[in-house]
Amino acid sequence: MNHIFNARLRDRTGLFTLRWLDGRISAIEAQADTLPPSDANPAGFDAAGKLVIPPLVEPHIHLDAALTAGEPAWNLSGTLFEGIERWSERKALVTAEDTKSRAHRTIRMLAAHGIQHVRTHVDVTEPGLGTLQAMLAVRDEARDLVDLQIVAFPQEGIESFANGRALMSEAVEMGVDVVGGIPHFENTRDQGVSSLHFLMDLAERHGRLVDVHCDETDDPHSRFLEVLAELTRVKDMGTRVTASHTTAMGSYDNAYCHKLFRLLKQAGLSFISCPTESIHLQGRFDSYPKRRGLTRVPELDRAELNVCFAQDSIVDPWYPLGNGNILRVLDAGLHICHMLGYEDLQRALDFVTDHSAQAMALGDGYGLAVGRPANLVLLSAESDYEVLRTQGHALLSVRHGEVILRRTVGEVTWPGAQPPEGTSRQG
Ligand code: 17E
Ligand code: FE2
Repeated sequence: MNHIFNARLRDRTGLFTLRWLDGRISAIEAQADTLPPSDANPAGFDAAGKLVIPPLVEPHIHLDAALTAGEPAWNLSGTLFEGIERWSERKALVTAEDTKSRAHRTIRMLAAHGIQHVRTHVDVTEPGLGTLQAMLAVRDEARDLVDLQIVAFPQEGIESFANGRALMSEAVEMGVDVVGGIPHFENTRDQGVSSLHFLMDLAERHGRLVDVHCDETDDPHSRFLEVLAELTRVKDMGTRVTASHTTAMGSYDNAYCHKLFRLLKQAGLSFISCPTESIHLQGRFDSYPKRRGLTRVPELDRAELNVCFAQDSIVDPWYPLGNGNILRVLDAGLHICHMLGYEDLQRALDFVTDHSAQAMALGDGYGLAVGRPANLVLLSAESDYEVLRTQGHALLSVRHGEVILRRTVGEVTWPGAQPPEGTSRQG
């Protein structure tokens, strides 16, 4: 296969043929008419008027912990902190084979939903860094399905974990793409602040990206985002820095947030919200009314800051569900964030495609344009709105010009009756 025809594109009207050659997009041609399905050309795939987009993106997941829920014990309180405790018990039992097998199975779940770009956090609060070593191997082994960015993630702290700084530095030497952090989990506020100085210097010195688990709590006094943003501004690293979660922002008062947004704009960093995970883990110390425990997604977006959605977990100590489908997370996120207004529905996919690609600094490696990698996904409906409404799927995934996935969606039949108008097909 070397082209797809009768394709609809998100930013243009009409139908298009997209061609590729040697793994790169070679042409995007507007069609005068709908081409017949046969197209007299077996090298083409009929998109049948459905949406063709660049691959879906998973910008925040923990592949090293995936598929471990309940081992050895379930997180019964549903809090972030019990999750960290349960993971610490499971972590003591991991082997390289265990890590690699779970990571590969999870990557396949992501790829099965049209995801081709993944950023995974890997816990480096582990003497010996065996898990990181295994995940660096997975980054190579999974190349046919996904581009994988690896974050050195200090789950149990940089300043408050034995040799935390040395482990972070060693992880960078071993070849991680991104430097992480967890300031709200450090023992003291001072440690949280110094951990941010340390990790930003480390990333700057070694030319790495930054993605910090930042203020993942309902505590309105957790204000590490202002520190991360200020360091980002001073170092002029806005295009390379992401703040994940920032759920405390959902509990900040408006006066503080107003001031904070000025700094966020100056810093220009990106934001990742994990709505299914946060609605589950946060609000746990409330009775009623109960907070949603998410960051201010629509406000960040309206302020023209880059914000996107991510899954965070699949069947791990923090979240028992998940199947790799980022469109499910988009659906939940738009509901939870009060983003079902008409304008948001028209561009819903931004939050799981272009915005996520920007957070991951994918640059020219992403997007439907001549000369870029021939990575594209055919969805089961013709617009963002309809993809969302019908809980659509990735029907075809092309990577470097090769088809890596085809999906056939179940069809509804009405034996013995004429189907009511408009109900014969479900996207
Ligand atoms: N670790 C953490 O600190 N926060 C999370 N949401 C997950 C792992 C999944
Ligand atoms: Fe996370």
